Amino acid sequence: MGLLDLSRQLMRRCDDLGAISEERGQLTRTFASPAMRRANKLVGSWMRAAGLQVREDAAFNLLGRWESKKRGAKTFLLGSHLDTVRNAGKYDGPLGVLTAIAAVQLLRERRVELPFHVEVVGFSDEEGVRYHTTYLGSRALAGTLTAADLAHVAEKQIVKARRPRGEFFGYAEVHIEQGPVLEEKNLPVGVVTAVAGQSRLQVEFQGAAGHAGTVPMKQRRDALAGAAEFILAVEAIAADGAGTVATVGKLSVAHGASNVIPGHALLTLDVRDQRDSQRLAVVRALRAKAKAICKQRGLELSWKPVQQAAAVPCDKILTQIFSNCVAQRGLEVLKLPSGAGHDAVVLAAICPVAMLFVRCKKGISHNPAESVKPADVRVAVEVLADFILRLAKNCSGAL
Ligand code: HGY
Ligand code: MN
Ligand code: MN
Repeated sequence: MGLLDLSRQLMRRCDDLGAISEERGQLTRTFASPAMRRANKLVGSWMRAAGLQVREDAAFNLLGRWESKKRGAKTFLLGSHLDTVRNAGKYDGPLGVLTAIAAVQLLRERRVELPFHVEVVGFSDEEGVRYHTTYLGSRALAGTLTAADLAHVAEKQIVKARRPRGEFFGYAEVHIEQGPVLEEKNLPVGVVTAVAGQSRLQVEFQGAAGHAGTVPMKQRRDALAGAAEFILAVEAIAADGAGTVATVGKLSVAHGASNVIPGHALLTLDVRDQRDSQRLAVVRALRAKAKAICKQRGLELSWKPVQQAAAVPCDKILTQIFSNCVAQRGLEVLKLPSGAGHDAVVLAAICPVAMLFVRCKKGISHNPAESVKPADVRVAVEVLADFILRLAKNCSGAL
C-alpha cells in the first residue's frame, strides 16, 4: 500500500475511531471505560494488520511491537493517546497513534530491518478526564505513578504496567498542534522544542447556604460569588504573566437552586507556562488572591494541588533528526513549543523524547470542529517513517 493510500486509510480510521464514544452524540472516551476497551480492540486489529504483536498492558495502554532480529536490541517507542476530553475532536491523540502504525506499516512493506525494536503505544489516559490527574497510562508504563495518584484510582493493578528502566532509548510522538502557528506560516508540520509545565488544582469556597429571599446582601457568605470573583482574578493575573495561561475549566455548586444562596463552590484550576518559576509564582499569587477573597467575604478556602508537571525540553538529537526529515522534503523547519501537555512529558523522565506537530484547522482542539488536511497527514507519515530510518542509520539502537 503506498503512502497516499496509507494516509487515506489513516483518515478513514480516524473517522471510525471517532465513532467509539461513551456519550451519545459526542466523542468522549475516558480511562478504562468500555468505550476505551472497544477502541483498543479496533486499533489493535489495525496494529495486527500492520504486522505488530499486540497486547493491552495492566494500565489499559495498547501496545503493538515490531521485534528486531538484532540480539540485545533496545526499543524505540512511538505513539500518543487514545483517550479524549469530553465532546472531543477526532485527532487529539488518535492521529499520533495511527500515524505511527502507518509509518511502521510503510517500512515493513518495504522489508526494512531495524537494529532496534519498535513499539507503537496508544496511551490510556493522557487527558485525565476521569480522575482529573493526567498521564495515568504513560506514568504507569514509565513507573512514575505516586501513592497520591493511586489513592484516586480504583484500578490499583495499573502499577503492573511498569517497564524496566533503560528498556526504551527514545520516544517520538506525532500530535496536532492545537494552536494556530503552523496554519499562519502555511506549513504542514513543525518540530516541537519543549512542552509547557502545568499545575492542576482543585479549589473550594465554603460559605453558608441561605434563603435567596430573606438574607440581606450584607449578611451573605455566598460561595459562588466568591468563586466568580476568583475566576476573574485568574484571568487577570495570568494575563499579566506574559506567556502564562490559566483556566478554570469546571465549576460546580453544591445543592444549586435558583432560590438558594450557594454555600459551596468547587472549581478546577489549570496553570501553564514554559517557565516553571513563572508558573509557580502565578499559582502562589492566585492562592493569595483566593485567601484575600475568602477573608473579605467570610468564606473558607480549600486549595488542593492535584498534579504538577514540570516543563520538558525535547531531546536535541531526536529533534535534529526530525528537523532533517522535514528539511529533506524542501519544507521550512519551524521549531515551536507546546502549550498543551503530552505523554512525552512523562516519557522524558525515562528516555529522550521528540514531537512532530501537524497543522490543524484554525488551531482548534478539544472541540468536535478539530480537523486536519489529508495532505498534511501524508507528510507526517512520511516524516515519521524517514525519522525511524535515520534513527536506524544514526545509531546502533542506543542514543
Ligand atoms: O491538557 C492538555 O494539555 C492535554 O490536552 N491533555
Ligand atoms: Mn488533549
Ligand atoms: Mn493530546
